[in-house]
Amino acid sequence: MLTRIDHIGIACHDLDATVAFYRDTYGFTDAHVEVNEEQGVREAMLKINETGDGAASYIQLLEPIRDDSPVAKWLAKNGEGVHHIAFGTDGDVQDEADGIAAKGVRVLYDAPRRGSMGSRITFLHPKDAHGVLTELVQKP
Ligand code: CMX
Ligand code: CO
Repeated sequence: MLTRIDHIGIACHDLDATVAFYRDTYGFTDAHVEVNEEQGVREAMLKINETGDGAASYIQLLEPIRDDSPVAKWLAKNGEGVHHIAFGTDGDVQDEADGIAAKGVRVLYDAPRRGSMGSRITFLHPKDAHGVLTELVQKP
């Protein structure tokens, strides 16, 4: 089952400046920064709530590290802004993806890949989801 909004992904040109904006404007100080080579991004996960149950919601800020990465391509076309939404699963992310694929939505990966903080992730094609790039996330 999809049980929550895990995060909203936002494409930006300058990760440090955008993290500072979210800190100074909204007070989101809990930022986890990592590089995901496979996805071609340096990213920050800003924790929004403090439930402490491992199922928090996040803002994911994404700065491309390669010109051929999905986020670089998207930024060149659209400029900064909301890039994708991500739903959290309570079970196996591949099982969720298989169930959604059976309804005619293209799943972008054959098998889940590594996401932030050790999560397992996959994506649904935006053209099959009313224009929204949609990620599924299973916490480690
Ligand atoms: N949201 C909505 N629509 C999008 C989109 C997005 N983020 N990215 C692309 N599209 C649309 C484009 O506007 C385009 O539509 P038109 O044909 O009507 O112009 C169409 O999809 C094809 O877009 P494209 O620019 O030619 O891009 P590609 O087909 O090469 O790639 C996609 C699109 C979704 C397959 C690719 O972005 C992808 O594989 N995304 C998944 C991985 C990813 O985004 N990683 C970064 C985040 C990592 C993380 O969250 O951890
Ligand atoms: Co994401």
